[in-house]
Amino acid sequence: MPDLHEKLAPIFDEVVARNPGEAEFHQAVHEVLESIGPVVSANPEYTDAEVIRRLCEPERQIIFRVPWTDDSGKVQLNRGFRVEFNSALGPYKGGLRFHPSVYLGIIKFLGFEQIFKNSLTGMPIGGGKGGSDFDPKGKSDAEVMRFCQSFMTELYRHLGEYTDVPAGDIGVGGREIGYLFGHYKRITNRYESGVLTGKGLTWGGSRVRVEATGYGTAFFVADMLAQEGSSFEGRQVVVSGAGNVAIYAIEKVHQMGGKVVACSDSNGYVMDPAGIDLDLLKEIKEAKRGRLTEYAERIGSRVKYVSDGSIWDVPCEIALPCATQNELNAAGAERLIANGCQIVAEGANMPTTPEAIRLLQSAGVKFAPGKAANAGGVATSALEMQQNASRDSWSFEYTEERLAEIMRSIHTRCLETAETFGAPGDYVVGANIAGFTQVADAMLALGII
Ligand code: NDP
Ligand code: 2IT
Repeated sequence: MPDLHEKLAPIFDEVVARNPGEAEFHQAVHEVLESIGPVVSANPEYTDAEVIRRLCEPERQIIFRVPWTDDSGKVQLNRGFRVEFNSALGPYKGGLRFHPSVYLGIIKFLGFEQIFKNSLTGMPIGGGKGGSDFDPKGKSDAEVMRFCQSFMTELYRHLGEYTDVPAGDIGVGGREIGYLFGHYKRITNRYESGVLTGKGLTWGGSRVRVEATGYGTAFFVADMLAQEGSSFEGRQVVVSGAGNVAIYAIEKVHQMGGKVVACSDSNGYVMDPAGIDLDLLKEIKEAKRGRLTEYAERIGSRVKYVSDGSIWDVPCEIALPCATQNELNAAGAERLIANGCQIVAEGANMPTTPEAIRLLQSAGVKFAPGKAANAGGVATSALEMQQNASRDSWSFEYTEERLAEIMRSIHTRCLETAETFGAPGDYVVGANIAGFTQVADAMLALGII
């Protein structure tokens, strides 16, 4: 790992000592601290007021028991989390993840990333994240509903449209947000639409929220390509994952003239030289919550299904990791470079390992970090909150244009900030410094809290 600025190294050591065993959290903190050295040198007030040490300590962390009863009548137990990381810019905002791998370190890494991502959107939202080690796979709708109701029975007291506003993430989509919102409404006797985002269109949701993260990532890449006078037209693209972010990244890439030839789930990847058939993918993954093996079975011999390989072996000019953290490692990066990949943009949160990022950047591959490239989801959540506050409902076209504008502005801010701090074209430095500065200035203004 590269050395940190002399004032930041002891802060990082303290984070590791105070948060033992939370490797993903350490990784996320290190990446930000690596970038902000020049800002700290130029602005001693940040360290004088201990802004960075305070930023690395969540304002509040809630851990709770979530008991529920399965369809056979057996009592099941999970653990729930909500880390309310930073509210300098607005109410805590960030998704809920339901996945068996969830523990405090995952929620803290996600909450930490969310602070800077939300800052970059320019919307008035702080950073937070939550979730549970509950595994929705193989559960009936009734089981998912009972789990969500039990989860909300504890969490509701910490939420509110001005306090903390969750949304979806891995394993949490429209179905779960519905059960969570229904139970919040019942417990509080308030139709408080702005307390959750990602709602359905008939009960306070925003158009384009379902599509927003994937579309936003594709818009961001289109802006990167436009920098060199190019576009998606005729480009071969690989997208990992086959969930919400991946599906809508594929949709927008196809609309913009690119061809996505591979996608994956946690069991394997499919390679379809004709381009991924999106209607079929949506039917299998969205409607039936099925597996990608069915995609290969339904299309037949044209498609290759690989269960024991890496999707990064598939040649492409543009790679969009859209599944989960640390899914693109050094070996994957080397394969992408060898195959002539030119752009990697993160639809997922922290999918690329630090070593892989360094390899890609040194080989001249343009790299867009998640806190910039996947910010379209949370930005559209903020647009949903705006519509809820004004009891309004915008058209698809208007909302999509707002999303595209926000992604353009994030892209410009990243490039301008990187240039100012002597790292032209480095989106990681640009995103971290631009995101950090706005939060740090607000924290200075708000006093020692
Ligand atoms: P979904 O649950 O809809 O889809 C997740 C996809 O990733 C699935 O294909 C899943 O495969 C795969 N996956 C999940 N965990 C693993 C794992 N441990 N190993 C291998 N594959 C895995 O989630 P989203 O699409 O919403 O989220 C994907 C990424 O995007 C996450 O990093 C999330 O934090 C990030 N993100 C999401 C936003 C949103 O608005 N939803 C906004 C910004 C970022 P399988 O079905 O087999 O589990
Ligand atoms: O990682 C993310 O930005 C999300 N999962 C979306 C958060 C949100 O509040 O919409």
